[in-house]
Amino acid sequence: AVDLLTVGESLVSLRAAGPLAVGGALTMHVAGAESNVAIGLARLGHRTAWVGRVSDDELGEYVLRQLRAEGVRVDGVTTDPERPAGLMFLERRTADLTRVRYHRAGSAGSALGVEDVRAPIAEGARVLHLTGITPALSDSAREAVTWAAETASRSGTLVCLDVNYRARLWTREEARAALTPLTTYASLVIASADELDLVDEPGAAESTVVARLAARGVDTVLVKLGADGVRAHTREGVRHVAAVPVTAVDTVGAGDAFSAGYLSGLLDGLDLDDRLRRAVTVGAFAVSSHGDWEGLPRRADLSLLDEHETG
Ligand code: CKP
Ligand code: MG
Repeated sequence: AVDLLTVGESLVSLRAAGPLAVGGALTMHVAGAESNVAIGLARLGHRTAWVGRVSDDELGEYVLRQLRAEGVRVDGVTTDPERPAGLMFLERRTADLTRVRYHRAGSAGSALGVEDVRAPIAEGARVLHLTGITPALSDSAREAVTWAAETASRSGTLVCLDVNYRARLWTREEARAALTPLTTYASLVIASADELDLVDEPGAAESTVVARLAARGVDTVLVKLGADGVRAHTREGVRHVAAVPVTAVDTVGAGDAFSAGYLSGLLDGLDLDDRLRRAVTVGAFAVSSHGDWEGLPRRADLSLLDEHETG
């Protein structure tokens, strides 16, 4: 069994340095929140696997090749004989203002279903990482994620859910209706402050959401505060850890890097403060470099950004 199994859609991302409407060179990358997390953990030496569907062409081959090169296991991946690769165009306007255009409706990845996740879930993993993007892709993808979460949690796998709301995929109401029931299978929920009420009632206060998640069996809620770091709610109380001060050049992928850092600390048996410190450190590497995951640290790199405070 692997340390971390993650399920989702990996996209081919075509990045422009400036406005897309002006044209110019595009660079080709693998994107996808779940595979970003798998790469982040693989860089830190953990055994990881990604499961999803890829197109049966050069683009699907490219996705698999990149993930394999990063040490992520892809042997559970299904190749879809008909559907195309999911694409994403990304234009950067400022360091933290990027605009994304998806071409993923009807893609191979969005056709994910329970059959695609059965074998990998049966093989087991210490942690199953899911995000709120996958259930937005299709009814069958939502079923697959729910089935995976339920089955894994029943067999003692720790289930982590990153809310990851995508306004271009569904409304807040649709997201809330799908994601709230998913949290009953999760031990760990990760969200930015503005995503928290997507696993509770609209406008619910942070303390209310955290209490209701705890009642559903969630033992840790990580509220990401961007440049202000993270607030962690656990059974032992609330902790705040500051972000590592760095110059941000590209914030896409920061959330996934944060998740990877936290989960790495969890797998290593670190205490809460050290897990949070690893999370903000890996996040800092992600925002300091271009690309979702290209700049993520290896273990020896972690100490490069060591001096920052907790409180
Ligand atoms: O929340 P993050 O900025 O870490 O997520 C970025 C990823 O999967 C990116 O790789 C993109 O492809 C996506 O989120 C998405 O589907 O929006
Ligand atoms: Mg995110």
